Amino acid sequence: MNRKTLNFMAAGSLLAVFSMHVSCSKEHVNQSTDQLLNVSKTKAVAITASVQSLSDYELIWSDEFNTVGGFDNSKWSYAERGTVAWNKYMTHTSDYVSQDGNNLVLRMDNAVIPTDPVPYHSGGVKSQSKFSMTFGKVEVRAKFTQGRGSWPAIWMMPEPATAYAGWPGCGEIDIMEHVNNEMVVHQSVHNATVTGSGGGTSATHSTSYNAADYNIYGLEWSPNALKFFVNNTLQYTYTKATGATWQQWPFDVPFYLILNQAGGAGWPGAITNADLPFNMQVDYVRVYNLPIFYNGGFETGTLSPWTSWGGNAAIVSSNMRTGLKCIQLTGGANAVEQYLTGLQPNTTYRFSGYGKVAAAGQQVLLGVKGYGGAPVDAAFNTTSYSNNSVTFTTGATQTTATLYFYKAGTGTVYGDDFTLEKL
Ligand SMILES: [Ca+2]
Ligand SMILES: [Ca+2]
Repeated sequence: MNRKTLNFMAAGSLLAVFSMHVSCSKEHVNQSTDQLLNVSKTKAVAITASVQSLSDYELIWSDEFNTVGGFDNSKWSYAERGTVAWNKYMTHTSDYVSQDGNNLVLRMDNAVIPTDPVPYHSGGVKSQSKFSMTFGKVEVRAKFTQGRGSWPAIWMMPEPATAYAGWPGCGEIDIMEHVNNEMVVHQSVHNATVTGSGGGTSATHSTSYNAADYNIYGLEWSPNALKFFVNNTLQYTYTKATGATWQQWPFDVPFYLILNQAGGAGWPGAITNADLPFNMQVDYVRVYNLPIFYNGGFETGTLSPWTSWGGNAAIVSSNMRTGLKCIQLTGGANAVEQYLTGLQPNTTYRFSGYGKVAAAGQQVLLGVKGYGGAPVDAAFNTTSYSNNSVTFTTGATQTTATLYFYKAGTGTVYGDDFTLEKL
């Protein structure tokens, strides 16, 4: 057990006792998941009125915090004061949550407020009941002061709060936590499997950051993994286990965002008043849908998320159409396939790409199956690259399909620059 784990065990994690808060938030328990997700669906439709490449991340929600004064009430509420370590000093005034023209500023100090006689006051906001998401990418650019007793955090909790269970079973995603004068930030997952009785978690990673400047804290949340980033570099991956139950993977329901400056209790311990005030400045929060289609140019150098059927598929560094890599199929009948999720039902897509064969008389097909209709394909049979495509319309309830690049006969073929678009 390392020192940090001991600290966790001794002091409790961000939400070691969050269940007390969750259990008090009954007004949100009946919030409809569909209602919450409609926030992003509505915006996505507006963005995708024309042809849309599905290889890109799609911005669906953001706050640039570029005005002066209060925060945007359509996106955020004050984080409520509670009885647990992170929220016991939350204060609902613009002295502690404001915008300075470039940032959301979350402050903590020991000002004397006669009508609110607690020793410290701090600020935080949450998007609960206003925006939540299931799967996607979150980027938060922020900087914060260090100080003894300080505890800024960027994190996510489920909505409804008790989708699976009380904390920690409900799940918690900590995109960034920092305590005291440490030169590292912490990125963690909580659930019924990794969180111990003292509130610490075995699913956590600490990484260095630029303490003097802004850093970008990122989360990429797919149906199979939670990937944590600092400044666009992957730091930690928490993977859904094969056959996982909610105890290991409660991360398939909507989660909302919380940004807060906390301190003086729990993990960081007591505040050294000479270190006050503490501030976290958040330049922006940006939330994206994940791409639906990946690695169409094979430039990652690995096959994933394509899978090989029949063997004899390889990423090669010759015969590419663009870039430094392409896909090669050799030997007998074989294919590469990419299974798509997240398609919209009753929607038309175009799958296109470039292909060529090593010798005249050979052929390779680009196609789609399992989309709710009969398989469709298009052939390449020239020895230099040509473009071809198929369109397909998903079934009335269909959200998945399988793309393929397939040769039935012998010979060697190449493919590159595959794209998927929504028409
Ligand atoms: Ca900004
Ligand atoms: Ca390529």
